[in-house]
Parts: sequence; structure tokens; C-alpha cells
Amino acid sequence: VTDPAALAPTWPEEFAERYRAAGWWRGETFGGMLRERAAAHPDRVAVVDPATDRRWTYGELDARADRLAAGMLARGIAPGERVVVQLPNIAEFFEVVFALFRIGALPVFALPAHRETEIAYFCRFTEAAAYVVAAEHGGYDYRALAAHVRAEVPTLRHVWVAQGDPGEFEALADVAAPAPARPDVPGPAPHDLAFLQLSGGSTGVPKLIPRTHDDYLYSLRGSNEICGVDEHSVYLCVLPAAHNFPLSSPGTLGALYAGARVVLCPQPGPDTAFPLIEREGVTLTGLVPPLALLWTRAAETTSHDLGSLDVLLVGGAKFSEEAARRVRPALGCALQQVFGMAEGLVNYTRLDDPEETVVTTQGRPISPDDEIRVVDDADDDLPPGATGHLLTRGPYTIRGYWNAPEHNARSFTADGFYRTGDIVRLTDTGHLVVEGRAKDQINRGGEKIAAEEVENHLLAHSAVHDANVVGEPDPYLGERTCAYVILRPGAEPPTALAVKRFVRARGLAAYKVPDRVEFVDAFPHTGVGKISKKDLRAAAAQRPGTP
Ligand code: J2J
Repeated sequence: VTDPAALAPTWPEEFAERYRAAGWWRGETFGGMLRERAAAHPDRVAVVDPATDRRWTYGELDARADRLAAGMLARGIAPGERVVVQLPNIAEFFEVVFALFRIGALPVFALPAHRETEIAYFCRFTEAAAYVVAAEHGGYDYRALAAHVRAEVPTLRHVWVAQGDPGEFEALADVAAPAPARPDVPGPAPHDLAFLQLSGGSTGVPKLIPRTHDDYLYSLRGSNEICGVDEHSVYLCVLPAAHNFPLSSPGTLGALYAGARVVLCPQPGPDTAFPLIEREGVTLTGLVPPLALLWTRAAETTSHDLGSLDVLLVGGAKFSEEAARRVRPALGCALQQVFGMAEGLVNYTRLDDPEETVVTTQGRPISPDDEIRVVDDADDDLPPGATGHLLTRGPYTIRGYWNAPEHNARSFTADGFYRTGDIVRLTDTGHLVVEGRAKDQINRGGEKIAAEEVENHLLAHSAVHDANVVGEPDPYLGERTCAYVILRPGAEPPTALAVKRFVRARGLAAYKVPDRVEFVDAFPHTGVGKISKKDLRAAAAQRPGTP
């Protein structure tokens, strides 16, 4: 086992001391947190899985995590080892991650949309010992995916199937040791790594984000306070559970931290979500802007009683002011905008902010110790109110990606500020307004696409000479992707559809396949001879039919 601590840059001791002294880091772990909640209120419902009609109490979740942890240990999973977790919104997600937390093994949070290329990369790069999937979800067979990945990655010793027919693999239910069982390990320390989260990324391969128990638990505690989450709250998990937003802002883990109830939404549409809100008395949830638009529209004509809903969090991509204004009248709840990132920093508009602030800004940081700098291209601080690059440092913002020293030198300043790649402006009330993006990424309705990653796949096509991927405006998603392609002279020219199919067949998440492929003879260049993505974006935006 590679020593994980050596792979994850951490806070200098003076900062760690300060964050402990300030009370942000309290010396808690996820395993200990669940143990305490289960002891305090064993019979309270923790997780509702409507698709399978299951309701797990805190006592049951705690016991299940213990049994699974004991079973994983018996199969050789050691503290510090990585386990790629790719599950839909099902109760087992929590059983698995808390079992791993108890051992001190690290979940690597993959999304259900990921395919062979991404999963094999996560497994190889983290030297994962195990991979956890559901048999099938959304019409896709993850066992077939697992078979490919296992054949490709020698470190992968186990594939566990959490739900459905395990096929050639072991069922998660069989991994769990018989009751009563407890994992015989000391468990991780609060400053140890808890998991690896995925970055949206702007480079050829996704970066992994090492988060510790202490720092993440602080972000949950802070989020709960800001969003009014307490033991009476009911959080509906609509977005994919592994994503940082529904996991932590305040998300499912925030809800469990508060001793509240988590309801898993199997599908994000109003047809599934609205009846669940009514039946379970959901008090808050989080959505990306396209879903918020859809819900707002559906709420105008729904027969379901959404009266229990107090707060709707919207984030992951810029929420337009017009759309934001419609939330309260349509859904009858407060809106909180949230501008967060898996690397750390999370900003919320506050429940007592004036309406104008709530609809026109993306909030302000959780912590008084979140340091915010708005700088120009030379890293010099700009005057208050000016628009520039957002740099940040703080008690729950990482100091470096997992095992990526060269990339870290570019993504962090010498004194540890994370370069978010976002272009922002600070208002005189200390709220941030997201004005744009400097990183080479497309934000497709909250789903992040690294242009370089898709370009590399396009370049693998024998008829493609060069490729550039940019975002173009989309009325529903905010942005969609357009690939500009120069074909190789003399090659049999493929159709746009064939190029899309080619990218899809490379084993990529569907959201990364270009929405549009356009063949061109040349790319526009900047004065210094570099390809101008700015001009390509402008060209894409000016197409007839684009808003
Ligand atoms: C504009 N851009 C936004 C917003 C994120 C809570 C909420 C979201 C995420 C998330 C998260 C935005 N307006 N309101 O982790 O805990 C863009 C920025 C940012 C990037 C981070 C959370 N909210 N963004 O979206 O790691 O560009 O996290 O840097 O997926 O999303 O993406 P991600």
C-alpha cells in the first residue's frame, strides 16, 4: 500500500493549529460521528430509499457499517487503501462509505455517468483495491463495465455489487460479516484523509481531491448552520449522491451530522421528486440551475403539496437572476444560491440576506477564516469591487491534489492559495458574483467538462487533424459543448454524428460527448499565434439559432 499521506499535500502546522484553536477542526471522524448519533437516537430514521421501500434507522446504518467494515477487513482491505465507489442514489451508498470511513480506507467518488475510460483511470491512478457498483442502473449494466476494468487494472482485487444480481462478482450483502460484528481496527485520526473527491477539471485527466475528516466535517457543520439544518430537517438527495454539492452543501452528510433524515431521490424530475417531498415532508434540497428551472415550471401546475419545503439550494453553475426571482413565488420556499467546489470553498447566500442579494449574488464563504483574493493575471490584488481571478485558502480548502506535484505547482500559489479558475467580483457586502471562468472547462448545467480531455479523444480519430472544444450558450443548460474539428487532408471525411459516436465509443461519460461537431479549415489565432478559444466561443455563440 502506497502511503497516502505522502501523496496528499496538507496544511502547514501553523494553519492547522489556528484552525483547531478557532474551533473549526474539532477532532471528529465520520465513523465516530455516526457512532455518536446512533447511540443518541438509534431509532430515528437516517436514510429513506423509496425505490426499494427501505428506511434505515441510525442504529441500523451504524450496525451495517460495522458489519460491512468487518467483512471488508476480512477480505484484506487495509486502512489507507482506495476503493472506487460508483453507486446510484441507493441506501447502500451510505453503508459503503461509512464502512470505509470506519476502516480508514478511502472511497474514491465516481459518478454513475462515468464509463470504462474514467473508471479504469480512477482505479489505476489510485491503485484501488476494490470497486463497488450496482448491477444495473438507468438501463446500463455496471457488471460489464466492472469486468472490463478488472481485466485492465491489476491492483483491483475485488468488485462488489451493491444491488441486483452480482453475476460473476461478489454481492455486497455477502461481504458484510454476520451480526454482531465490529471492525477490529483503531480507525483513522481526525486529520487523516477521509476520501478522494473528483475535480471538475480542466486538464487531460481528472484530478483527485484529498479531503480529511476534520476539514470536511467543519464544512458540514458550517453549512448546517447557514442553511438551518437541524434534527428535524429532511434532506432530499436529487443530484448524484457522490457529487460534492449533494454530499456536503449541506447535503446528505450534513443531514446525517445533524441527526436529520436523508431521502434518496431515484430520478431528478418533478414527477419523482414532488410526490416524495409531499410523502416524506422534505424540508430542503439542492439542485443545479437546469433542474431548478424545470421544478419551478412544474410547481406552477402540480397537485402535490410542497408546503414542507423550506429551502431550495441552487448551485453548481450560474443561476440567472430571472430564474432566481421565480423560485420563491413558484415553490413557496426560500432560495439559497451556493457557489462551491469540491476542492473546498463553499459560498452561500444567507437566509436573512435581502432578496436582491439572494437573486443577484452567489453568496459569501462559510468561514470567517476563508481567505478570498481577487487578482489580475499577474496575481496582484485588484481594488475592491473589481472583477478578476478568485484565489482562496482556508480551513476546508485543500492545499494540493492527490499525487499531482506538477499540476499543484500551477493550481496553487506558493503560499497555498487555490487558483479556482473562476472570474468573480466582490460586492460591498462581501458577497461574490461569478462573472466568468478562466479555466478551460465547460460547465454544462453543472456538469464539468475539461476541454482538453475531450480534445484528446477527438485527436484519437484517424481522420482528425486538430480539435478544439468550447462552450456555447444554451437556454436550458446554460452552456453546451461544441467541437471544432480540422480534418486530415485526404482522409475520408466522417459525419458529425460519426465523430460523436467515436467519442462515445471511447468509453466516456455521455455528458462529455460534444453536443455539436463543426468542421472547419482553420482555427482563429491570437496575436502571438496561439489558438484563440475566445474567438471560437464568440463564433459558436453567433451561430443562427443560439440564444
Ligand atoms: C457559478 N459557477 C458555479 C455557481 C459552482 C456546492 C455547490 C456546487 C459545487 C460544485 C460544490 C457555481 N455559480 N453558483 O462542490 O459543494 C462552478 C465554478 C466552480 C466549479 C466547481 C458544492 N457553483 N460553480 O459545483 O467541484 O466554476 O463543485 O469552480 O463540481 O463549479 O465545481 P464542482
